[in-house]
Amino acid sequence: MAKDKKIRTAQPSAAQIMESMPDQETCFDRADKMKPCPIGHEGACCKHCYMGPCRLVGKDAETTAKGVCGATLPVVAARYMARMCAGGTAAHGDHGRDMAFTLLAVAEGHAKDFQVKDVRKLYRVAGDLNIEFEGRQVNDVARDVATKLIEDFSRQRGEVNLLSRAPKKTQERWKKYGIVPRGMDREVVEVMDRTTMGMDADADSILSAALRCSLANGWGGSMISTDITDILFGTPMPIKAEASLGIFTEEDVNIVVHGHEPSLAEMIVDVVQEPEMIAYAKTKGARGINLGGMCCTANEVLMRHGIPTAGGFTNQEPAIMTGLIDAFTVDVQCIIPAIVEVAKQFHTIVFTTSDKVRIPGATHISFDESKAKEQARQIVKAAIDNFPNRTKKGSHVTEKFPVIAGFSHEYIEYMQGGRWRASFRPLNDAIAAGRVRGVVGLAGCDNPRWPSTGIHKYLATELIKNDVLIVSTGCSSAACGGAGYLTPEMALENAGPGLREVCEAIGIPPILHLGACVDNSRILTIASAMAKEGGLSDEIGGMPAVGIAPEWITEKAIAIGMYFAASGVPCIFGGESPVKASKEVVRIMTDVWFERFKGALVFEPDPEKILAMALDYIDKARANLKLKKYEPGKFGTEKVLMDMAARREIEKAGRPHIGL
Ligand code: MSK
Repeated sequence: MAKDKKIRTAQPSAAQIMESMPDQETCFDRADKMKPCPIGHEGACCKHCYMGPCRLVGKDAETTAKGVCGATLPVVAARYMARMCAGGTAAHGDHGRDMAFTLLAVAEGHAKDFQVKDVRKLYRVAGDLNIEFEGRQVNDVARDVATKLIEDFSRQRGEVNLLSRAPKKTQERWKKYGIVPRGMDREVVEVMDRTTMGMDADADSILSAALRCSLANGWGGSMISTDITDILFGTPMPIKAEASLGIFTEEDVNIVVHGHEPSLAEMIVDVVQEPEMIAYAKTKGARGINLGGMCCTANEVLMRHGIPTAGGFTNQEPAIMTGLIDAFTVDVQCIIPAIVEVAKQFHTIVFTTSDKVRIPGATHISFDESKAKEQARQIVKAAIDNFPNRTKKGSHVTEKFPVIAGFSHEYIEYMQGGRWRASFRPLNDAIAAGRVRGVVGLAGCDNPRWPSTGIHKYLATELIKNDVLIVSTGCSSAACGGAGYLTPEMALENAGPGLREVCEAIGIPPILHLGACVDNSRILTIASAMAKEGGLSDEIGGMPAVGIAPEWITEKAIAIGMYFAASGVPCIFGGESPVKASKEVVRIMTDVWFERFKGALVFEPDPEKILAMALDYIDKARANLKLKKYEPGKFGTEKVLMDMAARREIEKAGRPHIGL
């Protein structure tokens, strides 16, 4: 294995670790060995019943090939996309549901270690749900909010509550094309039902059901998760931290929190700061306790507490290969089972903590919100006890980068006018004038089949150079952070002059870290606020805005791409289309969706073409809105109104309340 090893990561610290241990298998080696099935790879395989699996291949397969039941290639490909969307919606939906039940437990006094930290955000959400909050006990409001949001999961008729946040015109499009989602569970079940053998045989109809399901994700499960996480743990505001695999130290007990749901991780953040725990760590010869994050649990604790991030999806195994991880704690989603095998080569204890995620060889602690702190102490103590067991020397790296993370929708609004005049006016004006060419949501996973993290870095560099403001989430944020792109200073050096001027005036970096993958819902909220502000499009569709997931992996990514497409944002995903085999399905997801919703889901493997396509979408949207033509280099000479240093001075004077 060592001789032909291919390491497809653009992150130097991960590459250094893997190169120093060529015999240790990682996802890069497995990606190299596992050639994708060429038929499944392009969506031409149906496994939905036992008359198959059917392969719809051959000359003119689009019009002539049929499965044993008679299903055509477009139907098979559409079913595949729809089921991926249902899988992703289920994942984000269950995440949101868990958060809603935690809020309910807090409100009812069954989760004493948690409390409502952001009362203003609670009131804001209560207002959106038409729940009275004036003069009421916080926990009473929290109970009503949790109860009403929990109803969104099982609602049989009606619509998901938070759809009301979307601009009216966007909502009208959903009504017109019959994709207003009811309850999340209902939409997921319906997609599974529709796509089983002998059901819907119309590709367009199947894909419309998938769009409805995806909206239940974006404006339901994900948005609920984001809102409740803010309510319980605080609405993020910019905070400085560090990124890369170099965050782990030889002297300290190192603990990793990985996954997506931050409830237990929040408790671990508290426990590692307890003087008794630090004193206990010292008795074992450690200097202290060092907590680091991975993937989206990392994003959650990074933007609220400044806990450093070790990186995204492909860094899981390299993190353990440092030999420095005393406990690796995982919750839900994007956890590769292979970490247990790598951990066996070292002294690392892997803790699984959700009953939905069991991995043979891991130590399981069933997370119970009523015992959250006690369980966090159990994990931290086990990590400390494991510190003296470090025997095998891993490959340590020291390079790390500063990052600024935690730009919530509320904070971006606040930065454009302060607490009393918070708005999106300065940004809208800058876009209308052509100082900022447009906005790109750079999101999604890092993929071991490509130069992992490299396409994120390439696009981030080129987009800001072209005066495009980036909002970043999930592992894309980790990719940008691990490359040193999440500081105003470094990124501003590379930004085009118009974007740089606006960022300096408002006091924001050109790449805004918005959070975890569920926090793509923050982009929906921002786009809605920009539409309501006026001066650009009066709906989400038609904005000079694009979503890009250049290294996507998961079903969640497909569900996210679909909810952006349905909401009016063209999305470009990297790699070959997973439904390339069917021209009709490709046409529906690009041309038909664009005509109906002004959004699309397009796949493009060439990073340069992704960039060109994104800029083309943006420029065409500008032309349709009759905005000033974007001219590179035209701006950038005007006076700086308020720079980052000045903004920080204001911050030092007192962190503002930004929930309202
Ligand atoms: S963790 S879904 S690999 S972004 Fe949210 Fe990263 Fe993709 Fe998982």
